[in-house]
Amino acid sequence: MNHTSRYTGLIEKYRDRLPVKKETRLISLGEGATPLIRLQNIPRTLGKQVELYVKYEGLNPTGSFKDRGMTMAVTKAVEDDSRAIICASTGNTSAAAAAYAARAGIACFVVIPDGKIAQGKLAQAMIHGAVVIQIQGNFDAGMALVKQVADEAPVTIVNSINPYRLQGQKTAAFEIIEDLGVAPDFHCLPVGNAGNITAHWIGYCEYSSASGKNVTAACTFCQGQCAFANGAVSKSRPKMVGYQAAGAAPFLRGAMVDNPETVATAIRIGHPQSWDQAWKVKEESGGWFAECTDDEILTAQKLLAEKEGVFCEPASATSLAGALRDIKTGRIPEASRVVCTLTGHGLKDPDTAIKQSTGPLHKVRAELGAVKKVIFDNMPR
Ligand code: AN7
Repeated sequence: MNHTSRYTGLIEKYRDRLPVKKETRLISLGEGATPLIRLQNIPRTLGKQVELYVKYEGLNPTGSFKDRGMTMAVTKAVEDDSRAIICASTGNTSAAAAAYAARAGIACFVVIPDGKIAQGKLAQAMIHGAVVIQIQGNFDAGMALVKQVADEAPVTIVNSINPYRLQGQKTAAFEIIEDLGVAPDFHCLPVGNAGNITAHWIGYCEYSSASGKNVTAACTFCQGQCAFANGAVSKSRPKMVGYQAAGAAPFLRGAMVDNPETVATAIRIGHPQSWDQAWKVKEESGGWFAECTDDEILTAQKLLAEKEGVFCEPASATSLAGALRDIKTGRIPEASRVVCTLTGHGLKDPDTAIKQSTGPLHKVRAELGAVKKVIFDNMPR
């Protein structure tokens, strides 16, 4: 990145690696450049030596990793003169689509499952002025409808079957390599449609094949600051590990799941759109798929919030839940460098967070004595 200029989003930063022209109007909200936070307190309690990081994608403009894909998809939709975008969504895609459509000045239609999207995500689609179509069916039914309606109406699909989505999302892998100086040994992600795990693998592969060549010339914009300019960086790629919620785990069943159920509504998906690609990622990277129960997911969410100060939504905690288990059992060996993507912000789903918080709420009179008592009763010893 050119450090003399302001950060203006991932397309500008990685424009040499993305399908944009000089004159393309970029639809951006400053997405990307999210922090890679090294966990300090949780690893100490594991009794295992690992270097464990979370990539906090909840800090994107609409609170999830979808912004990386949406900036690309909407930029291309506008370049192609589309006047409306559409998506099916468990919530985060619709939030991002609504925001980027607003930014672009085009219409947005979102098809969401009845009653099964987190409150914050619904609020986002509504406040950005999307036309919200709530169906009596789940995400998979919505996705099927969106594909059909796009054949009959002038709307651009911005689900991850739109290849520009994965192009934008691959940049998260670039950032991780820039931050660490090398690829991690393991990269753990929650898996729904499997678009994001596929996009990360594209990013890691592009990077590892570029790093041997004269990459400084290939990457002019960053002036030697981005991952591609650093030819000394290792050519290694991580093992990609995909974790699914047990009630919505088609990759563990080896077949589509018709009635997916999980507290992690973002990944309540039984018919993943990137089915073939995700199996290829697993094979090529030497990784695996595993499943986590709702209990494990919520426990990890809370652990992260209480022990590290990082608040992610339940679906996102699936990556950490799985990684912690695989570190404990040794499937992820000691001395590994591990990155878990936290796909969405905890504020997306306040209801679930409040429901599982056991910390007492003290209702007292507005008097010094009453407040003081609570403090002294609860001081750490
Ligand atoms: C927080 O918003 O599919 O495996 O419609 O919101 O790339 O599908 C959301 C997916 C993980 C899974 N974590 O990513 C949608 C939608 C969060 C998510 C995933 C989603 P993919």
